[in-house]
Amino acid sequence: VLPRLLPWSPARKSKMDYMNGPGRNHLFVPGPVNIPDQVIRAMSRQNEDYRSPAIPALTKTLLEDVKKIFKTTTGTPFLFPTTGTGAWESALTNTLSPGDRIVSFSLGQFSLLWIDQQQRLGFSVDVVESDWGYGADLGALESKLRTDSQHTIKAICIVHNETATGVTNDLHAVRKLLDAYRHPALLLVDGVSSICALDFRMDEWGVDVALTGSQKALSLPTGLGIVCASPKALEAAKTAKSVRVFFDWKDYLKFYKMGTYWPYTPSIQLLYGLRAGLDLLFEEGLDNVIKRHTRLGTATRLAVAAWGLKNCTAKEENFSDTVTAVVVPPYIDSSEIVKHAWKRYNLSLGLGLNKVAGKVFRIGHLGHLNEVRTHARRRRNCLRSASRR
Ligand SMILES: *Cc1c(COP(=O)(O)O)cnc(C)c1O
Ligand SMILES: *[C@@H]1O[C@H](CO)[C@@H](O)[C@H](O)[C@H]1NC(C)=O
Ligand SMILES: *[C@@H]1O[C@H](CO)[C@@H](O)[C@H](O)[C@H]1NC(C)=O
Ligand SMILES: *[C@@H]1O[C@H](CO)[C@@H](O)[C@H](O)[C@H]1NC(C)=O
Ligand SMILES: CC(=O)N[C@H]1CO[C@H](CO)[C@@H](O)[C@@H]1O
Repeated sequence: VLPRLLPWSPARKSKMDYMNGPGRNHLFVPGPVNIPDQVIRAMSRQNEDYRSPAIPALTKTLLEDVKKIFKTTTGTPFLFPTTGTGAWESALTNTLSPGDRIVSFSLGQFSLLWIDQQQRLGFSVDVVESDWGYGADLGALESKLRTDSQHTIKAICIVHNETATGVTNDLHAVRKLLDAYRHPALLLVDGVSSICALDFRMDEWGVDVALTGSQKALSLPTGLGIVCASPKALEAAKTAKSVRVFFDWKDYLKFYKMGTYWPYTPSIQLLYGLRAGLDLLFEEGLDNVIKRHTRLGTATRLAVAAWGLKNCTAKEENFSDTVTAVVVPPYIDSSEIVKHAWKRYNLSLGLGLNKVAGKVFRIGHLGHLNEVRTHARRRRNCLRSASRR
């Protein structure tokens, strides 16, 4: 069947169309990020019967392959039609009971929002504060673990890469502390802006629940919350008393056993998109994807230094390779820079959030992005001379 060609005339173009001239808007916010064309094409399709044999066959490959982005062989993944916020809720309610004590690190807007959710869900949250721009205070965690011989702490909640300040936390160090004190607390990790861009090793670092959202480093449209549970987390789910319905792992596990996979309607288009997105990641190689992010992160920080501006992230060891938060001089409102970039250059940058509103703007460098291609040697020289400056 030939596609029906619609008559086109300039008069049909809406005002909105004129706003989008040729080429792309330049999207450099730390999520949502650019979607690869292959993913967009894979998603452009009709709805399908999700109980037909085709969708469970597709789902099976997705559940197997999604484990690779978490670097786990023992974890069990769940694909929820939700965002990162729903994935947080799924991690908490499936493993904990109301009133349970959680140690949670506050270091930027996203950790703050997660803490707010933890409090509203009725957990007893022991908040460890860091100044914005600094990493999680592991010294404070150590003293809490040392004095908790009764094991009242049921979980440690930590954001791997704080998208608001451009700080990456050392998860391996958290695991080593838990092990050093033989503490059984679950380790729950928000990897929304790190998984698929930064080095992340669920099994090796003993992460009990790891989660991410589709619109960040995975470079898909918004709408999939991916949660991965360790065997210990699945065991905890058997006794956790928090009320949960939509996000209940039990319902998913039941359908996994039947080989039909879905307790309710999945977004077929997003599943095909995820398939295409994972294929692209594996084709490039996860390690190369991570290296690409290291390169882009380093280059962005060097550019910021060359502009004479400050990184919001206070210490080099805490720098994030997926987002750079730039501090502007006190006489400038950073929101004006973001507005100007959008109006003048069709360039989307991230605003400063909450405590750092007006003080910083953010450059996202995660997902389906590249640099201007130069000969490798020229690129090295370029980076070298920039760092001398
Ligand atoms: C974006 C983000 C979230 C929130 O995810 P939503 O998809 O907007 O619900 C959570 N954590 C981090 C680290 C994020 O970057
Ligand atoms: C950029 O946006 C302006 C409107 O804000 C529009 O006039 C212009 O055509 C756009 N250019 C591109 C390349 O999208
Ligand atoms: C990051 O910063 C915190 C303190 O701000 C520190 O405890 C931690 O060890 C730092 N390093 C890494 C690699 O996370
Ligand atoms: C920002 O980061 C770059 C890269 O590590 C560093 O060279 C530079 O000194 C930093 N700038 C400031 C002002 O801290
Ligand atoms: C655990 C982890 O991913 N650490 C990374 C934090 O970010 C710095 C700089 O971006 C990397 O060098 C670390 O490997």
